[in-house]
Amino acid sequence: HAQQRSDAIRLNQIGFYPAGPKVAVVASDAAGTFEVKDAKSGKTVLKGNLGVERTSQHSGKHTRLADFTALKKAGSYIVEIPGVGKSAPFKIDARIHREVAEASLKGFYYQRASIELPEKYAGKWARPAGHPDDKVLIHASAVSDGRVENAVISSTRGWYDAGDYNKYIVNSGITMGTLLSLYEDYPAYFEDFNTNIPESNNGVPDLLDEVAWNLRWMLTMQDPADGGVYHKLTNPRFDGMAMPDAAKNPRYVVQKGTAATLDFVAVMAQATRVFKNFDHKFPGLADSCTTAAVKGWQWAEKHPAVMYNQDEMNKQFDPDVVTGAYGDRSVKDEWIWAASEMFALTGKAEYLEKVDLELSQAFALPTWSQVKTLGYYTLLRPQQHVAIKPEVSKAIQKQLITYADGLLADLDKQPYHTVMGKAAQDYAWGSSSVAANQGIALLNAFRLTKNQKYLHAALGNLDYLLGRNATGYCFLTGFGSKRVMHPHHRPSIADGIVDPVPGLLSGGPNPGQQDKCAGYPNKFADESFVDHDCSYASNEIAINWNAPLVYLAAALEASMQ
Ligand code: 9MR
Repeated sequence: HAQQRSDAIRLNQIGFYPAGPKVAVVASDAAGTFEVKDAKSGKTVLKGNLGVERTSQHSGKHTRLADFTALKKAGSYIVEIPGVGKSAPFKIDARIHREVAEASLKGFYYQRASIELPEKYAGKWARPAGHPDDKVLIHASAVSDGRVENAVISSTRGWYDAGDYNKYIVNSGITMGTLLSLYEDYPAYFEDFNTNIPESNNGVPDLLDEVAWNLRWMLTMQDPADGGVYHKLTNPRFDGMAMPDAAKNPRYVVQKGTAATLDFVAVMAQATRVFKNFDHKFPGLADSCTTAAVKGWQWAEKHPAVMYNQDEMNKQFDPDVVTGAYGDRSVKDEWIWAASEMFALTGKAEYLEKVDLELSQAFALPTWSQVKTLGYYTLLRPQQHVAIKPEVSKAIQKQLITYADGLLADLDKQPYHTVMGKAAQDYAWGSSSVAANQGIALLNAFRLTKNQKYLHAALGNLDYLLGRNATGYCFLTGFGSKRVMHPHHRPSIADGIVDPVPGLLSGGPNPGQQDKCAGYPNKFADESFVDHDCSYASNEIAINWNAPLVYLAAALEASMQ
């Protein structure tokens, strides 16, 4: 008898590598056997027993594993479990995540401000240019050195941060650092990587063409008078659910701050290293980045801890600004990141000597407010050709490997056989980026040790993002058999097209439920997700979540061959 499609069978809805691990999870109390069948002929190609029962610490619900790693032949398959049903078809293919990697980079193209997206590149999501940002006001909080309130600057280009249309330096920082690191770690992979953007086939990898769009915007955010960097470019309140070209409220650059300036310095230093090899295509860009980095560093030395506190700013200056704050409590980590990148750029030890590298502390997974590990990754990067002291290298490696081993401990007890979700705090706002950043940490551990257990655990987190999770969703728009259709993303809401803009990573489960949106299934951390556009706390998209997905998918493609 024909089996019904069952939502209880959770797996990477795209598929698997021939030589890689292959796991489906059945989220029910089912026990017994499973079969893998050829999707076309229906012929059984593998039979197995479900694994031992596992329990979600978050919901108490039970799962079992169907491990079909032994199946290595390329093809299209389904998993069937008697009494439960069958999965949607998936593939086994040597380049199974190629499209995921390309689409998630293309997601940045769709986030471009100040430019039309013609049909040739954007397909049915074509749209007119929005936010020229050629006349941006200087907010009263940002006036200095002869500049006057409400004078205008030009600050075009860049990516919209998320579901909203503002451009935030702090969040651009980690995003750019992640994408530039991807290039520095796997340059060869990007030689034939085509995302069909206007700059494709210009002799520069598409990854770097895309990065350059935001880099040139970031350069405009530095006050030329003193080198400080504006925290963000924003309208005072969030735009309505309109298309970019219909959102015409005045925009401001606001207060300069140390976090923004140091993130900017780090990005400019790393961009110099990367773009100096493409000077023929981007004349002068690398030099401009160096100059900007040095000026920014000098500003930060004079202003070592100017914090962006939006509430305090609003008490002193008008108009009030109530958009994403990206305020931070400590800039120690921004100092470490900026110092590491300046050291890698110049080879001058004095940069590192100025900061406390926090070498004896525990590893900290990167987030927009905790960026020191981006600096560590750079210090460990072998091809940077700048020697660091062996004891520094050893300490960083120890942090990383201790963290990676901690993630891997008890993997066999985890309900979805992923390191993601082992700790309750993994399910924070933007939990999908936690999964992706854990994957990057594991890939760094793999590169250092060559131990495949780290590589396979990183792949497990990609499996998580693409469907092997407690919600059953594939979190990348445009992909999967159970798709995210209603992200909190203004163009996807306002364009009148059924399918959301593709290649965008949904934030993922977040038991905080700060949006108070109706429709969350429950409060269990691993299930606290709702595919509704009101859910900015679980179903928004953001550049700092997409970037680690691009990294994870592309790095796995490069490593699993
Ligand atoms: O990603 C940010 C998350 O870490 C914070 O907890 C949250 C609340 O401050 O804000 C998130 O960032 C949002 C930003 O402030 C505005 N643009 C949308 C971002 C994603 O929701």
